[in-house]
Amino acid sequence: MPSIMPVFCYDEQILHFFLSFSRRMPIETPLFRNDTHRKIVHVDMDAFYASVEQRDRPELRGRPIAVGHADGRGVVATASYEARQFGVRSAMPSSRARQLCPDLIFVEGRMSHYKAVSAEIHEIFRRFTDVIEPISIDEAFLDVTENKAGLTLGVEVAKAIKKAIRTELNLVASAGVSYNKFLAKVASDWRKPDGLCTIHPDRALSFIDQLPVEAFWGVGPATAKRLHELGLDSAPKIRALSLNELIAHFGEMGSILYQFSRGIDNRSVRPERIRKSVGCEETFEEDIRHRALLEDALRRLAEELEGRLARSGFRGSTLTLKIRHYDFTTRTRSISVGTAITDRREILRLADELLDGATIPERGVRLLGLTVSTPVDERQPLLFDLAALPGD
Ligand code: DCP
Ligand code: CA
Ligand code: CA
Repeated sequence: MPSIMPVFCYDEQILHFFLSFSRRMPIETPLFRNDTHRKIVHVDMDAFYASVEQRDRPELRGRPIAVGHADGRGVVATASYEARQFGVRSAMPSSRARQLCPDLIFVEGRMSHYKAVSAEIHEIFRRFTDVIEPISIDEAFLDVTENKAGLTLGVEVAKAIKKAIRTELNLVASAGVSYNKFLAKVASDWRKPDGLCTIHPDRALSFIDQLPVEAFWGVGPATAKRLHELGLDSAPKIRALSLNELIAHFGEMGSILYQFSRGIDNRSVRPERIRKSVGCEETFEEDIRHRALLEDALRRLAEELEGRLARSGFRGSTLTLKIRHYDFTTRTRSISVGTAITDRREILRLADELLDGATIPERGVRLLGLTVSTPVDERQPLLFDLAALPGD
């Protein structure tokens, strides 16, 4: 039986980031400029849905709670830090979560409420800058090189934002500050919850050198596996390879690894992006001929897509199945339903229907992908739009 491994799952921003790298960085240029003058802040809310519920319902404070359906087939969207002590995690089946933490309290999610809270958080961001790039419902990059408060240090802006979120919204955020997005993102995760971490240019390499390669942004399970197979389990070892060697092993990702391992990430904070789709895909180690194995892959993709949809807050009513044949011929088939597609069971049902109508070549399928598009909820694009509107 062929083994299957996900190569990479994308959503628009990750895809964009790959594409922008390939366009902007000619690979024959051996030296990449390292832009260290910017001040980038990455803000990510702590246990976002669970914290909103604990804020709004005092009886839940200090208790282990999970946001999600309690029933046998439900999954945990997120858990309070009290519940995480028992090992309860996002995307875990609710039944498993209850085994780990018998006193776990399940709370039904309120998506539109979380979006409204997210919009309030963005209002705070906009007091400091209009250069805001939302990454998901609870996190964003801010370029505060120039900021409306006239603060000199990025860390001062981060502190002021955290304080405003705490005092005005009664919620806790973690923030990372550095001269680029990659490092700011890693930094915000560093001392979560209630974290605040700054990575200065002169400390970047020593910081990166202690990271597991999995912490590199954009490195998914398959790239991580390949890195480990090659003995490249840390940034110094990646730096020992030439750009050409890295590209030979990893394609475009090689160029990103080359730069990230040197603390370089010159992508700008892009405020104008409005998400139009969310998707993921899986490339198989060997081409798949058997329908049952394709169905297994769809099941994994449906689960991944459900999580991505939830994290992004994107709501769309069209599901597209992408099938790439052994010879790279690529076909897509779509189905539209009147309402937002959010649930993995619905995704899987629709995907199976699309697969039923597709031709599976004798010599097998190389890749399957699932994407949700056609936004249905007017509030969602608006939420991300707002971040792009100066001053409002
Ligand atoms: N989410 C979801 N399903 C997932 C992952 C996340 O519905 N598989 C939702 C619930 C989270 C929110 O998205 O509250 C933000 O996701 P994060 O990954 O930022 O996780 P949290 O904010 O919950 O926790 P942390 O403190 O680790 O950031
Ligand atoms: Ca979060
Ligand atoms: Ca997040």
